[in-house]
Amino acid sequence: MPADVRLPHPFDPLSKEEIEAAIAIIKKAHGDNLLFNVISLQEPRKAQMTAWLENPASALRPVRVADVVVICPDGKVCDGLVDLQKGTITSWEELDGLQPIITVEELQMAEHVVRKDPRVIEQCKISGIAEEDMDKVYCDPWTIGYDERWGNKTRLQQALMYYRPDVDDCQYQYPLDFCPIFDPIRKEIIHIDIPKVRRPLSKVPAINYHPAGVQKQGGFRSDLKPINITQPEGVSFKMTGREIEWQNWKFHIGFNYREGIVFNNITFNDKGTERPIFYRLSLVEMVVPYGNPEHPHQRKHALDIGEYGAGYMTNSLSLGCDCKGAIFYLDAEFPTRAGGIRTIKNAICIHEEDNGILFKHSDFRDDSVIVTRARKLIIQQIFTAANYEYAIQWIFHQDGTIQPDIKLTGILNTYSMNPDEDTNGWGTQVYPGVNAHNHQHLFCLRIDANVDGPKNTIFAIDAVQAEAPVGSPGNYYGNAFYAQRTKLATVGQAKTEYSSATMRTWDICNTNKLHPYSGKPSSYKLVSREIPGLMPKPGSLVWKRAGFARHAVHVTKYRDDELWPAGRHVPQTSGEQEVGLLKWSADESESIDNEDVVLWHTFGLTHFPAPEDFPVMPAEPITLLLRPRHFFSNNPVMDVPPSYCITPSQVAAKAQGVGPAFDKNSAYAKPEKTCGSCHGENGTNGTTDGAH
Ligand SMILES: *[C@@H]1O[C@H](CO)[C@@H](O)[C@H](O)[C@H]1NC(C)=O
Ligand SMILES: *[C@@H]1O[C@H](CO)[C@@H](O)[C@H](O)[C@H]1NC(C)=O
Ligand SMILES: *[C@@H]1O[C@H](CO)[C@@H](O)[C@H](O)[C@H]1NC(C)=O
Ligand SMILES: [Cu+2]
Repeated sequence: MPADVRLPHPFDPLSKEEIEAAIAIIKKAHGDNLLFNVISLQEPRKAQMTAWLENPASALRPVRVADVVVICPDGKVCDGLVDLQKGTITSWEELDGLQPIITVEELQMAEHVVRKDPRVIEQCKISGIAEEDMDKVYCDPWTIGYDERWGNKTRLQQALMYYRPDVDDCQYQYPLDFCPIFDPIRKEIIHIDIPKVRRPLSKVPAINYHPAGVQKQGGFRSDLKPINITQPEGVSFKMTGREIEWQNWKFHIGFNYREGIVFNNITFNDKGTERPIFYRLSLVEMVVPYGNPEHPHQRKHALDIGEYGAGYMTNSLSLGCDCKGAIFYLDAEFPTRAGGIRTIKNAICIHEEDNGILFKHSDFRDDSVIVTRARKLIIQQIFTAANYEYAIQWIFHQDGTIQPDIKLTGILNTYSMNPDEDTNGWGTQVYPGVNAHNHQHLFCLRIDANVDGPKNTIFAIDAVQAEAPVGSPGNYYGNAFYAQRTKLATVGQAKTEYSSATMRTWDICNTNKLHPYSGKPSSYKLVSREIPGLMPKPGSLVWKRAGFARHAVHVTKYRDDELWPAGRHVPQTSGEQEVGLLKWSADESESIDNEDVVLWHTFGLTHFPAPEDFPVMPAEPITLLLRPRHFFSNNPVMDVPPSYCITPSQVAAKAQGVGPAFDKNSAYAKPEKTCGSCHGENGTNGTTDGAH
């Protein structure tokens, strides 16, 4: 249908034109001086979308709807929906006691106001900063978390203060000890939290990671030779709009202000059959609770995705060398507060990488061998949450595995400390005068399962010893063990924790489809091994606000719009009301056995800072796997051409195998026996010191 070509895919993010259309409709109805907080795709209702995906020619095409949040000049917040086809507002609701996501523009205002505020200037003086140096004072505005003194009626930020002696210095080595509270609607500082123990500005020389800073510390190393990656025939994936096809995978790549990358309708072509695996997959929330009990550090527990947005904070990947190879990019479009358009060029990068060995076997008795190399597809975004960077790579493998991989880098959040101060164990002195507090990074992955169809069941799988005692007839030698499968039949049963002792995994199963050999249901296994418990105690503010982090896994029945586990509007929630996942999983008796289910998985790490993390952190990876089990008839990658293969009969016949007999490309490969220079006694034979 050529007429359809111009239409956006129903999963596509709103285009610039659609955002502009929504803004015009809202302005016409509600006036010109609104602040546009969110204008984003309201994703199609699943029942309608599924019908359309199955039959795009005859099923009703889901209409484009804009999900809208605006802030009125008086600070009132409204949620709305705009039908972009009809050009009408279909829902408009004024909110009370809810604060919507904080935009980058709002964050940028705080610094200007802070520098001019006389009470801040006074505090800077007390810290040892002259009034004429106020342009060297910086602040990282954070969401306030929840502060009971102001509650949730006034939109607030807390300004974490720093000093930069030189504009190029890393500010996190000069933290200031006080914390102004900023109201972005009135554009003023409403209060300053001042600690009982004062900590004057550190005068320690700066340590910097920029080239001039590195020169000061001895300069750059010079022994790195270039690595070039070439793809002379181009890439192996195909993009149609925002749908990608690669190595039997096919799926849609969405993007929104909040979660950033969102995958929809992930399918795998299994020898001609398009098999659905996930309806939707994304990171939906995270929380970074800090562990220092002294006021006001309890407020440091950013819910970065709900409070700032992994989309809103995403980097333009054209600026750096974030990806290597032949790269395909997708942009992101967002509204500005005033109702314009902000384009983030190259918000997503897509590329392939070699991935080592896919499989190999050599037979010790006859020198036959097969070795096949793997390729991976990486879909990446990187977002900056003030001091931290999160590089989110979604890695697709040829064998049907999906590997969400997160690299944590950027800079530690820091606080000032006096020369002989005791950190009390709540932090580490990573540089003189710099206290980096203990914290966690907990991410919530939302898996809208669709393994061979929407009706799925979750099982917890644990490696356990046989019950029968040693010496008993059933386990005479005591060595028996097996995979215990526990069906998580209700929402209550599915609230589960990790156990490394039993190597616990969670299997997303289609119990209606059993494997012909194993007799086990077709499934995808969630393999995740970095699942720390939530450190803030039950009853604490973080425990209440970030309810999703109370368990490693929650499972709920699918319902439209149940996307964000800490609630739709996250800043300044008190945690007193059960919102998001806490609400959706409140009825613990609800059956999730053979239903359309969503699995929510919280994973991450607990970070005790160390000097190696300073002044910029070498990237620390966290990875997890979604692996097909009992899904394919057998190894699904035997048809990937091997790098080299020779069978026993070919070895016996001294025939050639398939592929290069051995590495002829590397300058360091051992030369063939027949070559002239092999007999050299000068030490060049097979050594690696002669780089040609
Ligand atoms: C997903 O896409 C495939 C085509 O790739 C289609 O056959 C299938 O019906 C789609 N629908 C769902 C709900 O996954
Ligand atoms: C490798 O890449 C560098 C940098 O892009 C380029 O200057 C050089 O010519 C390349 N070398 C080869 C052998 O392609
Ligand atoms: C807003 O604050 C009030 C107390 O002032 C509290 O009762 C309510 O639960 C808060 N709302 C949310 C969504 O947390
Ligand atoms: Cu950290």
